[in-house]
Amino acid sequence: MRGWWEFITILGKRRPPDPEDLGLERELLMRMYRLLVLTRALDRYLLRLQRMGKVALYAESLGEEAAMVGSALALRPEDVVFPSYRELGVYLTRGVPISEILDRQLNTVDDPLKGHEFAVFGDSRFNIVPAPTPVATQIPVAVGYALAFKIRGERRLAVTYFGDGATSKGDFHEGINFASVYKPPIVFICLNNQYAISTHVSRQTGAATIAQKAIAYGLSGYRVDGNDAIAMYLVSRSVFEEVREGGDPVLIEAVTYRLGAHTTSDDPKRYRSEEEVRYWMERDPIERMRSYLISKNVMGEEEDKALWAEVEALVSAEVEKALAKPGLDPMVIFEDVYAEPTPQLREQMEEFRQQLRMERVMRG
Ligand SMILES: Cc1ncc(C[n+]2csc(CCOP(=O)(O)OP(=O)(O)O)c2C)c(N)n1
Repeated sequence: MRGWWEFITILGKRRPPDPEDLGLERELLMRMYRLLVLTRALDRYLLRLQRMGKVALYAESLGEEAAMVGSALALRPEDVVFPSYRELGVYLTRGVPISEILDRQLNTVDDPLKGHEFAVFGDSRFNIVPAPTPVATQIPVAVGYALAFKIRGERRLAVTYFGDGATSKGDFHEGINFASVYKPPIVFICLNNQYAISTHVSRQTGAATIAQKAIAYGLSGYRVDGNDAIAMYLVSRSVFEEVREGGDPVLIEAVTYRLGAHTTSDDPKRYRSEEEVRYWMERDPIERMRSYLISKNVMGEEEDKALWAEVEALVSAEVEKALAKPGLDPMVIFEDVYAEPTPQLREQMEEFRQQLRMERVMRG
């Protein structure tokens, strides 16, 4: 199956098939739907916390939840994820507790990254590597990691997530080219949300699709309806299985849309029309899955309302708990950098300690 690409949708079909015909059990569909709702609820809170001045900067997931949750649900715990800065839905699907994400975002005393890095999250317990700030640099690193799995004979995958803008970077091409030669167990997932800040994807590449770029590297690409959680899950599950069994690396392009701003420092009204945003709001991935589940009698209206209420209560309780925690001690910035601090670092630590003492005195 090398050297081709294909577009796949399930919920986008005029008559989407029944869950039984897709071989999907109710329990899995409800888990998928709850994760979509959870991602949206926590995403909203994080945006509000940023507006309250509690979070420094936040990159919303709004509109892209299906591409994140659908793909991550097909991963195994031992697989390693190399995300970009936007994949909240991936973290939640991998089972990262809401409290840890909040600790990270609010830099509480329990922040797993101790204030280091710009990354939204990262923790070896969940096999999630912290996302780098420079766009696309996670891609070649993920390829190297996957190569180690191959050399050691481990049946694990490396999966890297990145945006459409990242595909213009050398890191993407170097990474996928290297993967096409050494064939490590890696899957490239491009969340094509159609914008790299204000740059539309049409200015990112002259190619009709991102998926077709796989062909030039002798690999297969899938162009998936990224607002269709079920399509994302089914494609990812089959691709992951194949790659885990020694198949060639694969590129998955999830066609989706960033309904919110690039980050909290961006104003998208300056570069795109309200009509365009409205068009995509009507294709909201959560609403699509909700109406599918209701039309197929997998879930009732009341059950849906109860689920939203339960998730909202859960997230708001976690936010309250996290806000009540003390903040990080600024001195932890020196931890986990060197095994033994250098003499210069010791000097800086002393200076910083004195400065903090002085600030405390001045504050009374
Ligand atoms: C090497 C590099 N250049 C520029 C930036 C500034 N920057 C941050 S995010 C971004 C856009 C990335 O867009 P895309 O890859 O499509 O991902 P998205 O944010 O849409 O999810 C840019 C240009 C950066 N972080 N790194």
